[in-house]
Amino acid sequence: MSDQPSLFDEPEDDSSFSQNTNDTSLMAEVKQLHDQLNQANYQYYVLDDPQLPDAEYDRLFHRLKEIETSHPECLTPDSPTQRVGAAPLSHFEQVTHDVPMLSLDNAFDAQDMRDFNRRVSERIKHVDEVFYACEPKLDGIAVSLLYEGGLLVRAATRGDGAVGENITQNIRTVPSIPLKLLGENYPAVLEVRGEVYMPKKGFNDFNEKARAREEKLFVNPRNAAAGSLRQLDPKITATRPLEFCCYSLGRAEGGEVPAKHSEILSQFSKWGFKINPEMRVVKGIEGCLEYYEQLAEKRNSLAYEIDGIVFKVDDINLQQQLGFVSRAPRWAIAHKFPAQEEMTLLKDVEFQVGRTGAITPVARLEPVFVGGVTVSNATLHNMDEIARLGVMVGDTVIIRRAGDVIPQIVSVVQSKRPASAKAIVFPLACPVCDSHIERIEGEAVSRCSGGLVCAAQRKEAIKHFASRKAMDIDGLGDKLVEQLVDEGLIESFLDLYSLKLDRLMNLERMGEKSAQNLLASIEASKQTTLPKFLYSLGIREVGVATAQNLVNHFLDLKILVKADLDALLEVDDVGPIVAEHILSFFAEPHNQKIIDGLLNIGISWPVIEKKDASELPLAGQTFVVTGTLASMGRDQAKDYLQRLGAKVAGSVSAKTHGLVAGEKAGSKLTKAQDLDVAILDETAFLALLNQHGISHVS
Ligand code: 9MJ
Repeated sequence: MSDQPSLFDEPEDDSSFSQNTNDTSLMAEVKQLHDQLNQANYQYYVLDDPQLPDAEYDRLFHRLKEIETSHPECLTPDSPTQRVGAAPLSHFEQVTHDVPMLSLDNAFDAQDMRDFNRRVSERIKHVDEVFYACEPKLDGIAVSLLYEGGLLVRAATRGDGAVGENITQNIRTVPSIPLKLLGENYPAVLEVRGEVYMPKKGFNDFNEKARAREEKLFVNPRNAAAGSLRQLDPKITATRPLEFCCYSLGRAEGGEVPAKHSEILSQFSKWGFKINPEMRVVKGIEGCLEYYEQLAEKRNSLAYEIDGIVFKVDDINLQQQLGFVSRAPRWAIAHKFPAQEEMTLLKDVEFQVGRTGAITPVARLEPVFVGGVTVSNATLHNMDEIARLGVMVGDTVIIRRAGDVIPQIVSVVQSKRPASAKAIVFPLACPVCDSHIERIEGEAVSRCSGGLVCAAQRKEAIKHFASRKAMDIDGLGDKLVEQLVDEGLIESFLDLYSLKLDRLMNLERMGEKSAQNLLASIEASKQTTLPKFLYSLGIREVGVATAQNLVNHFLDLKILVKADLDALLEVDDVGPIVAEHILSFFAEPHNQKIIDGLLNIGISWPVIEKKDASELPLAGQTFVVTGTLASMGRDQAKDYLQRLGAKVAGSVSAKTHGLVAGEKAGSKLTKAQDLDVAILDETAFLALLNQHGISHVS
C-alpha cells in the first residue's frame, strides 16, 4: 500500500466522482475531460504521435481546471491537472520493495555472452532453442511505479535493490507516466519497472540554457535524470525534460498478465506506458549477437543515451526455472558497450581558427580509448568553458565521448593536479595570420579579423565548398585541401577549377590516377543545384535549410543577390541577423568576384520556374504524415509535400491520397489500411520526393 498519505487515501476508481458530487452531468463531463486529456497525453508523450491540436488540448485542460476550481469536490488526485503542485518535501521517505529490484550481470564481449547463453541452456536442457527479448539499455535511473485500482499510488527509486526512496511527487511530473492506467482489465495491483532518463536533446538544450545563465551544467544525461529526481520540490523536477520507458513487471495481483516478457511489454504499452520501439525477440545466441551489432551501429542516431543491450529470456516460465544468483537474475544479462568516459592527461591547448574566424581552444590529450575509438583531441569551446572547468595544462581530465559528437572534457581531477600545471592563455592575435582577435560584447566566441587573408579561414571555406551537402567534390578531403593551400596551388575555391594535372601529380601522396579522378570530380561538380551552390558559398548562418528557403522564395540567384533587407525578411526562417549576414556577403566585392568567376567557368543548375500551384505535381492531393521518419522530422516531410503542391492534413479520411508512415505509426496507419489509402513508407516517400526533383540529405 501507499505510504504517501494525503493525496492517495481517497477512493481510487472513477466512481469517486459520484461520491463527491451530486451533479451527474458535471461528473460525466469531468470523466470525459480526464479521458480525452489522458488519451492526448499518451499520444503525444508515449506514442510520439500527437492527434489533438495544442489549442484543443489547452481548451480542454482549461475547462477541467475551471470545473475543479468552482467544484473542488470534482478534483481527484488522478486528474490530469494534478501533475505538479505538491509542496516541497523535507526528505524522501524510505520504501521497502515488495519484490527486490535486482541488478543485471554484465557481459563485456561476445565470449561473455556465449558463456551466459551456455549457462542458461545447461539449466533448461529440455528446451531446444531459447528466445531472448532484447532492447537497448537506457542510461538513466531505475524506478518502480505502483498502481492500485489503475491509479499511480507510489513511485520509488531502486536504492540498494531492497529499500529505495519514495519519489512519487517527482514521478507524477513526468508526462509519459500515466497517473491512471489506460484501457481496462489491468490487475488490481500492478508494479511496473523501468528507467527515467533525459533524452539527448533535452539534456543539450537544458545545458545550453544553464550555460547562458551561468548556472551549473549537468555532466551527462544520467546525472541529469538522477539530479532531477532528487529534487525535494516537484516544481523543479517538472521543468526537466524527463521521460520514462518501462522494461519489466514488478508484480501483478488480481488480474492476468501474459506469459512472455515481450507480450507483457506490449500489454504495458496498451495500459499507457512507453516501451522501447527497438525491442525485439531473437532466437538463440546468434540472434543476440546480431542484435547487439545492429544496435551498436544505430546507437548514435538514437534520441537517448544507452550503455549496452539487455537480453532477457522471453518465456516467464523459463525465467522462474532459472531463478537468481545473489542480486541478479540468471535469465538476463546486460551486454555493455565499451566505456565512454576515460581519464587522461591534458598535454596542451591549441587555438584553431574556423571558417568564420571563430577561435576554438582544442585540447591535445594523451591518447585514450573512449567508447570504441582513440581520442587525442577534445573541444574546449571557448574561454568561458575553460574558466567553468577550471582546467590547466598538465591536468588529469575526464573525457567523454557522447555518440558521434566531438569528445568533451567533462571535469578536472583536482587531486591529480601537478605543481607544474600552467594556466591556459587566450592569444591576442590570430595564431595563423596574426590579425587581431575580436570578441563581440555578449558573445562567447572570439574571432580572427583576418577574413580571407587568414589561411585557416580560407582552408575551412574550401572544405565547406567541397563538402557533400555543398558542391560534393568526391576525393577532395580535408587533408588534401590543406595540402593544396599550403603548397600554394589554390587560394580560394574558385581556384579549384583551374587546377592542372601536372601540378597535382607532383603533390606528395598523389598518383596520376587519383589526380585524374579529382579533376573529373571537380568538373562534375559544375552541374549542381541552386540551393547547393548557395549553401557552398559559406554565408554565415545559411545552412542547407535556409539556402533551400531562399531559393524557394527568390527562385533565381540574380534576384537573391539584389534582395534588400525587407525582401530577405519575407523568407521563411530568415530573421534580421541572417538577413544582415546575407546582405553583407553579397555586398563584399571579393565575394562578388568569386561568384562571377564560378559562373564564368560554367557552374550551372537547372532553371527553377515559378509554377502555378495547380501545375505542381501533387496539386489537388491530400497527404497525412505520421510516425517517426529516420531521415527527417515530420515538419520537414510536410514542408516537402507542400512544396510539391499537396495539402497536408492532420487526420486520415476517405479523401486522403497518401499516408507517409514512419516507424511507430499508430492509429492513422490502421485507418489508412482500413480505408485503402496509399501508404508510403520512408523509402517510398524519399523516392517520391526524388522523382519530383527533391533530393533530401539528412
Ligand atoms: C535498462 N536500463 O534499459 C533492465 N534496463 O531488467 C532494461 N534495465 C533491467 N532492463 C531487470 N531494459 C533489471 C534491470
